[in-house]
Amino acid sequence: MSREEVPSLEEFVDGVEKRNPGQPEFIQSVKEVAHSVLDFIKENPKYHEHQILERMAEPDRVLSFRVCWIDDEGHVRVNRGYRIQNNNAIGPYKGGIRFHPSVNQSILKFLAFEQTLKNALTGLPMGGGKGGSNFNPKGKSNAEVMRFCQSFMTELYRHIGEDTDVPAGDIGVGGREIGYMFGQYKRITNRYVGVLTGKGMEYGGSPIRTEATGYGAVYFMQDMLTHVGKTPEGRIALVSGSGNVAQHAVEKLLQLGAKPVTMSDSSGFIYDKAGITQEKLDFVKDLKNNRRGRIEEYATKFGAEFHGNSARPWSVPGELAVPCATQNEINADDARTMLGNGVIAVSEGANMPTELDAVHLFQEARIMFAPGKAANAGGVGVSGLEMSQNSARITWKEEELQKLLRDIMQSIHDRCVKYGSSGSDKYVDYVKGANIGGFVKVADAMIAQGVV
Ligand code: NDP
Ligand code: 2IT
Repeated sequence: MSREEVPSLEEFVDGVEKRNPGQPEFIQSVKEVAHSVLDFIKENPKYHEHQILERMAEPDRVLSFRVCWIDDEGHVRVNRGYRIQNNNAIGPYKGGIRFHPSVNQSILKFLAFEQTLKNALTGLPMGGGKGGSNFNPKGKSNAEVMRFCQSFMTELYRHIGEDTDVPAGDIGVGGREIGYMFGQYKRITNRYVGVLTGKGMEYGGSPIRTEATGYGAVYFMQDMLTHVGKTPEGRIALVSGSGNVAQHAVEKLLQLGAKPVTMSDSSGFIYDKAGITQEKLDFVKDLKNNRRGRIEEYATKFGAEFHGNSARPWSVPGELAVPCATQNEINADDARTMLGNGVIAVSEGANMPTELDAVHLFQEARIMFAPGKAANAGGVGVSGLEMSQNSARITWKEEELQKLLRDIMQSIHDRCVKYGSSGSDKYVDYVKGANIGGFVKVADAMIAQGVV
């Protein structure tokens, strides 16, 4: 057992930086958690004695492998594949797979670390992992995507399993890619098991898994507002992204009577002053999911503004913000602009979309700010339910899953309130609440299982 004092934040971060050179996203995510939990560790020395945070921030395993495939012109292509198995104290490793040219070890380690705490918050028995590749699916044919997925799984299959590690989708990995990877896993192993979640309904998928992340992030927003006696109704909402999470965040905002006015992709954002309606959203779903087109088409079709050059929507006035694209898409300047425009609540659909100094500005302004590990946990929550259904070889009814998702989000909110409230006012530090709330569960399991 460790005999030293609990390190200061600076000492702790210094060690993380030394051990992980050139990994800024990973360091950022660990720093954010350390900022919340080090005081808690001081008050609960057993977590220091067992070096829990130090162990949690060192992945169990980092797998990196070559993925070769042949494009439609017959050229050999080489990408790098990864799986980070961060922590399995409370269940099999679980977390998505990302295909995007920016993917590297730092990004996947941050995502696997975040996933460990997020999965704990769901209340379901899932450890944390993440994987992916620097493969860029944009502009690739279906046949190319299939060959890539098959090659990726030809290595990955030996590291995963329904009781070992259960991947799912993330950026660039949706139903199509999960289908190709599942097919290849089954072919290699001759086993039909729930080794991936986010599957199609015809072959073991769960109702509402597709909707769960975006819906969940807006439920969390609703719960934060309810906590202070407000509702989403009539409030202007800024959404970034136009993929799986963004589409369903917009859908749930509409169902709750809010007025979403923006969506984006990597080229820029659309601002529809009149409001995005369900009909316009259906156009976006077809545009993005079937035709794989650019969000600019929305502006042309519906006469909305388009802001190019990869602009993000944070300059648009609105009270609610649901960032649903990628990490570090809200910086300190954006946060100041949003606060100046009267934003009252931010719910992160994406993972770590807000830079650390922007988070601190939101906290200082005491607005409601829900970090991704709490707000976007509905996706992996329903993935956990898909695992249960696969193990039992049954499919639950959609209404049942809708209710379970709602309950999961509510209980995460309650857990954040429990660990993130101080004093007698209604202010909740959701960052602190989520970090401590997730940490405690994993930490206690690690202590019970000894030094492994
Ligand atoms: P999708 O691939 O469906 O959509 C991603 C969206 O974000 C697209 O609009 C994409 O634009 C945009 N985007 C991605 N990378 C960048 C970038 N570097 N710069 C600007 N825009 C970018 O992914 P998801 O909707 O599944 O994921 C979105 C976020 O939500 C990610 O942070 C992911 O980790 C997180 N998340 C996803 C969950 C899920 O269940 N899918 C669960 C929990 C969190 P373009 O098409 O131009 O690339
Ligand atoms: O970041 C995430 O939580 C996901 N991409 C979903 C993970 C999952 O296993 O469903």
